[in-house]
Amino acid sequence: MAGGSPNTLTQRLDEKIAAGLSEERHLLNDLRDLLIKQDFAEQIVDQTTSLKDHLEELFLLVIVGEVKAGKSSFINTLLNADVCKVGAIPTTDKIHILKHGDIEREKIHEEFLVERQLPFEALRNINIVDTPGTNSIVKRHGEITESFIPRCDLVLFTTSVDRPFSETEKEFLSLIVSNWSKKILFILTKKDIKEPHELEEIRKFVMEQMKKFFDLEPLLFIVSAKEARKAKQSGDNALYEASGFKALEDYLFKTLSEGDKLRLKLESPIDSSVAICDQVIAEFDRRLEGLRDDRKVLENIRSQLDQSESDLKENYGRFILEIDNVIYEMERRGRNWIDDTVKITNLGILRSAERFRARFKDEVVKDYEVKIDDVLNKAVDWFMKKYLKVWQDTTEYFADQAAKRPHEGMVGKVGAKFEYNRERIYDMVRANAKDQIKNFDYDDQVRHFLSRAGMGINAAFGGTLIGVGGAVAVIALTTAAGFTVVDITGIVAGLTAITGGLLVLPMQRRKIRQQFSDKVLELKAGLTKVLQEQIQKEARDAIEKIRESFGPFFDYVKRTSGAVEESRNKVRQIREGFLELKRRFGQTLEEEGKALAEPPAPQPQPPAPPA
Ligand SMILES: Nc1nc2c(ncn2[C@@H]2O[C@H](COP(=O)(O)OP(=O)(O)O)[C@@H](O)[C@H]2O)c(=O)[nH]1
Ligand SMILES: [Mg+2]
Repeated sequence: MAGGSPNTLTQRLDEKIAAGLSEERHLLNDLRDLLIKQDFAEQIVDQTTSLKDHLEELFLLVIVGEVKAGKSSFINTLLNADVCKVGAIPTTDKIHILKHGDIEREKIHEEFLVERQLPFEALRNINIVDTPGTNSIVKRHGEITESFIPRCDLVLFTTSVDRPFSETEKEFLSLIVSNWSKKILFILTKKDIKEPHELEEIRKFVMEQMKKFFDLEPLLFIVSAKEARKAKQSGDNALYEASGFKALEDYLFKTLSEGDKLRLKLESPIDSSVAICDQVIAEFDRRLEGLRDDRKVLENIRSQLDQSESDLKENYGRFILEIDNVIYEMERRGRNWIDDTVKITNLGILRSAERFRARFKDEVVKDYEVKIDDVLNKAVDWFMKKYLKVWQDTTEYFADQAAKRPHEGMVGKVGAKFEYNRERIYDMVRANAKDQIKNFDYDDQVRHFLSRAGMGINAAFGGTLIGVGGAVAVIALTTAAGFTVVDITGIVAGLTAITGGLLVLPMQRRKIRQQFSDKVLELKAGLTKVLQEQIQKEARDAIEKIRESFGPFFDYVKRTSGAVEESRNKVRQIREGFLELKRRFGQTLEEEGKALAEPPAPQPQPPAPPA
């Protein structure tokens, strides 16, 4: 690639590579769309966008290191010109992207980001980014620097020989190596301030640390930008070599041939993309794990509610049994009473409907109504309390589970938005359930329950009266909250009709008794049926109401689980796509290796005259 060659890679690439890049763009597009849809943090979305936007850029060299590590001086020496401010004050410092341009020009991208076009040959095939320092006190500096990492092709990690490998450097290195698997050149600067034997110790130390923490044996150069600059300006070859710069520039501009740079250029966005996919898949795994817990909560609530519904339905049986007993008892009393009372010796009573009715009421009906009313009230009370308890237990369980959810800060940056949305669902459902419990109006609930019971009985018995032949049994629904009265005394009408002027034969007495008994038992069966039906419905409706209140949570878990799983598969596919592309690029580069391995472009051949 001779100097003056076109400025972007695509123009220089053959069709295969162009097609590969286009495919890479598509994959990145898909990935980006998915990240947006799945509520990923802006940062990772932006990284993906930026990878796509910069696919065709030149080889990008990013110089990182702490404040005052000697980055700016290093670049100035590299370009043999005072391009970057040395010893700049970190707060006012900016990130500079140095590109080739025929005339010097400056473009401000944002407060801390400046693009500078410079007419240096060295910049024809490489763009260089100067950063203020990974430990800069301006937060935005760190963010912008980090944002360059995914799209850079080679990281020049600089650290001064007088304080190599600090904690913050280690953290930053970990970001570059572990998160982004970037190729690193390790540059120890200010060689001139240490003795040779000290330098050797420092080299050893750095290599050991890199091996220990990152299992890496990086290429390491020890340089003095200060001396190299002097050498370049004075044409002192020996000093240039002694400064360590010759070795470094030889590597950058000769050893790292155009073919290698192209390989790095093509592979590094793929590696970054795969790294993004890995982060995303890990985040999806985390989400799915959370959703598995949510599903467990959901299943527990469901089965708890199903169980409670059956409990409500089944336990009600014992109250129905009690009502049965009250009625049976009355029926037995009635039969005995008829046996005892409907006798020839009792004609006086039999002939007076009023007296007969009064005695029947006193001796048979007695407090039958009140007893049924009591049982019914007891039953409704039990039902409501149990119902409220189910509400409370379920809500409490849910609130407990919600409290176990990871909170902001514990969740990785990339997934914070998703977690926030989930918290919102939890909060909403919990608040709603608590409200419902708070507003649970016991009296009102009981009143409505009983009124529904009354309506049910009315509907079943066709109004308040049931007529049966001559004898009449009456069910009176006294009040909505009260209960049925069986005015068995209506039987009197039948009796007086039968007995009028006749001797009461035992056969007829048996007939009346049977009629009475049948009537009461029929009444009992009807009542039981209505109550059974009502309770089934009440229990279903009541529990359904609780289920409904957790509905948004159920929906959320169901909807999200499916979507997350699907997205994870999609990202896995995208990841495979990237790897396949890398493989193909490798093949292409190998096939056309000869063409690509042309002699490197002429570079500042030091010692060179000042620019
Ligand atoms: N002795 C010596 N000092 C250097 C060298 N390179 C940079 N410095 C000094 O280190 C300080 C920070 O340099 P600078 O390039 O601004 O570092 P940056 O903050 O990493 O960009 C300045 O005072 C430089 O003069 C070097 O090779 N030798
Ligand atoms: Mg600087």
